[in-house]
Amino acid sequence: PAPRTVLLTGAAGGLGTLMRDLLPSYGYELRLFDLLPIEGEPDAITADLTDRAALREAVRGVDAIIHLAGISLESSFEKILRANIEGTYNLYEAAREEGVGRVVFASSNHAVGFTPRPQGADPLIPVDTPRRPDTFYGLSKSFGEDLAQLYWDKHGLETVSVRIGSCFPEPTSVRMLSLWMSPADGARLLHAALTAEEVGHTVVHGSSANTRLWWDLGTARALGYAPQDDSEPYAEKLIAEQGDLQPGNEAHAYLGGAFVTDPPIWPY
Ligand code: NAI
Ligand code: 15L
Repeated sequence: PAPRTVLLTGAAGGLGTLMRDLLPSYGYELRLFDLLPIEGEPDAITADLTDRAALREAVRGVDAIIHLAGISLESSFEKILRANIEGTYNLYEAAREEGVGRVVFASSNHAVGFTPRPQGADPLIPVDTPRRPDTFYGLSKSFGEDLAQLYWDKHGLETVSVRIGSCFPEPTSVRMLSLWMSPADGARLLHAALTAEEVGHTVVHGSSANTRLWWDLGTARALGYAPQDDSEPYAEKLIAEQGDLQPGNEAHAYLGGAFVTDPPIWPY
């Protein structure tokens, strides 16, 4: 049966806030979890991913989990280790113990950020491209994908790992013209990942149907994802303001953009 009750971790964050808005129209009942309290949501669970007892209670009785919580930018290895590596392990252990059947894991383009971006007539980056993290952050997403594979092979717990490009209300850089996933397409992809049958562990790229796409959406489409948006209407203005991507610029050479040279740092 299609999942109905879904635990949304990272519900206070940017993507979590967008998805709290969009997912209920697909019929989901969301249970919310975050380190930070959420205004107007007294039932949200305010806890850290290091709190195993809180996680165990949070996952109890849900049909599926969308795991967005964690450090979403670069940080020290120690902080990434606790929040993203141990935190994701704690979540999977809780899911296994409580018999939750499926997780949708927010992976990132930064798990493969050192992959050269396609230029000219180069083919799109395939989903089985070798892992090339561009940061400790990207490394933690690579770990999450391997953890998901282990829990499928060993425990039959299914995961769709979504390597999200850039999911924001609008693209704000020339690079994002290639990686952007509109919030509406983000909700479409999460819905597909929650409802597709027999996913085992499937890795998908998360973008809209952008004219300037860099990576292949085949495995996402195979889940039933049919993106409706394209960043192209934003292209002229962004390129006029910022200039086009330059072949000689290192921060323009890889999928991960500036994360390979000068990553944005997590604030706390
Ligand atoms: P965000 O930083 O706005 O939200 C992350 C949330 O996780 C925050 O509300 C934070 O309080 C919570 N959190 C952090 N550490 C925690 C801990 N130890 N325990 C409990 N909660 C904790 O990030 P955003 O943009 O909403 O991203 C959500 C997820 O999607 C993240 O895992 C991020 O890595 C991933 N992602 C997002 C992309 C995007 O374009 N927004 C692109 C690629 C991946
Ligand atoms: C990510 O993984 C980050 O969480 C998000 O804040 C953006 O920086 C995004 O990648 C991106 O590459 O644009």
